[in-house]
Amino acid sequence: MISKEFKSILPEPQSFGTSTGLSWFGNGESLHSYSPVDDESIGQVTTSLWDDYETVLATAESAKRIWADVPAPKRGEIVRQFGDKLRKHKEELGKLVSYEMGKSYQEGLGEVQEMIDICDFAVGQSRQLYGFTLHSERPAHRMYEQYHPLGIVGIISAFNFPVAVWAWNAALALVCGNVIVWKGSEKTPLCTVACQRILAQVLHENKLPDGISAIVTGNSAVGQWLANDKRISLLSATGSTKMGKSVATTVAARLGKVLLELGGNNAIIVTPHADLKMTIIGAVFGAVGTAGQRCTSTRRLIVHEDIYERVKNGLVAAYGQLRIGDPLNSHHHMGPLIDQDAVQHYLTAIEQIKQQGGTLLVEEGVLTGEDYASGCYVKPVIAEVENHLPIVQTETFAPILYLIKYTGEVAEAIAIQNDVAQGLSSAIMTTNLREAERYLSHNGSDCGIANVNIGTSGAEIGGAFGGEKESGGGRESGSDAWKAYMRRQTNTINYSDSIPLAQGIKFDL
Ligand code: UN1
Repeated sequence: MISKEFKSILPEPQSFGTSTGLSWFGNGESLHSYSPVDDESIGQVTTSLWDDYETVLATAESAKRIWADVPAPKRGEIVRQFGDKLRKHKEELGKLVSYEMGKSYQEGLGEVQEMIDICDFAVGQSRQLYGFTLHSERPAHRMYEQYHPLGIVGIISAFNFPVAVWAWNAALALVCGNVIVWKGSEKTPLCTVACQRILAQVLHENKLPDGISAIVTGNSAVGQWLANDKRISLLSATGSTKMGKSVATTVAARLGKVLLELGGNNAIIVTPHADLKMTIIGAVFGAVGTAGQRCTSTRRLIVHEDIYERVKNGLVAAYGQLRIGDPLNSHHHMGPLIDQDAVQHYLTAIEQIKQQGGTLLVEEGVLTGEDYASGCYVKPVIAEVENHLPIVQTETFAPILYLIKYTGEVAEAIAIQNDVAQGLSSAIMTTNLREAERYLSHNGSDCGIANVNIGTSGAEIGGAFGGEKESGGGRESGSDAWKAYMRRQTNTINYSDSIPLAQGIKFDL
């Protein structure tokens, strides 16, 4: 039985409710998790009713006072212990990610590694929650700024990164002194429970309250509870642009804070100066990694006419070698899509490509047979298209790579790249310094992430992660992304015996 393989990260029996005593919580109906790998049931989780939600929020409210009083480096120590536990459970959790979500085991391990990395990063950050000191215009005055915890941070994450994206938010939010309430994807509820359980163990071992980290389970209605709730000081949401617009509108109505990490329509520009071997590897991994279900997946390849045929032939040859199947088998490059709905989206998109005048370069279709019994395995495709086609302008969460030709200078390719609503990740393949610098200049890529000679996906945690335009504008993970999880305060202190006003304004009594 597959469930036994996860026994040290998932509680037994594989059904979770209030009886477990830890802060996964729900008296609602059961949410069954079926693996897209083989359609086996992995377990079930009870969803949160409104009362459960209220209980979780009340627990979070009381825990937030305790946690904010813990000195930041000591909070870092808790996150360090969490990272250590993740190291211990890396294989098991990586395997659960792969089995419940369908990405390759290597990518499942990579996700857990991202969690470990962000914990390490956050531990260091816990001693560096710096504000500036400033020079006052008034004599004998001092100014500085401080960063204080926000309170409760809500996290909504998507199925495609069921553990890492939560960890980016959780690790930073925690060292910044916030408590966290997480709604994971209803497509990967066991990954959510496993992560919560590992963190809850660390909190228990340190005699800290449960409410520092809690989960709520359910569909978008539960997400809307978080969005509507003024006790949630910051709502960090990862998912589709549609979801982001809905969450952002609701939170804006109460003037709350959001951190949005939404869809992408990521392109790689391939110039005549590109190293084509690197280009093919980068593009294929970007397009078929996680079966094209990353927000950073490579969707478009914008290739110069001089090398177009070579790139096209190289890609078709590479796609011919791709092995699709059980993602836990290291022989396979690509696993299944998340579920049957995703397969329908893939099929509909392919119909639209054809209707709108695109040409498929390799065979499309759903794989059948004993090894593909879940019905979620599809053939990755490449389609020759023009950038303006409505289907190309849309993010389809599937392994569909669009091939687009450009003819002139790199500026033309950049214009094509930027001519979409999204602005998450982007890359250029070139060994020409002028082209690379032009691409990274203010006139270049309009995306939050712009790379040279690597693909669009697989960002390291050290950089700030996020995009512009309909990709949401938020920044998570590294650099100074921590500032989003704190409230900023400017302090002016007068140590003189008079009270001069700023701007030299006179006011005598
Ligand atoms: C996402 O798809 O939501 O850059 C996040 C990457 C990963 C994160 C993707 N590190 O591909």
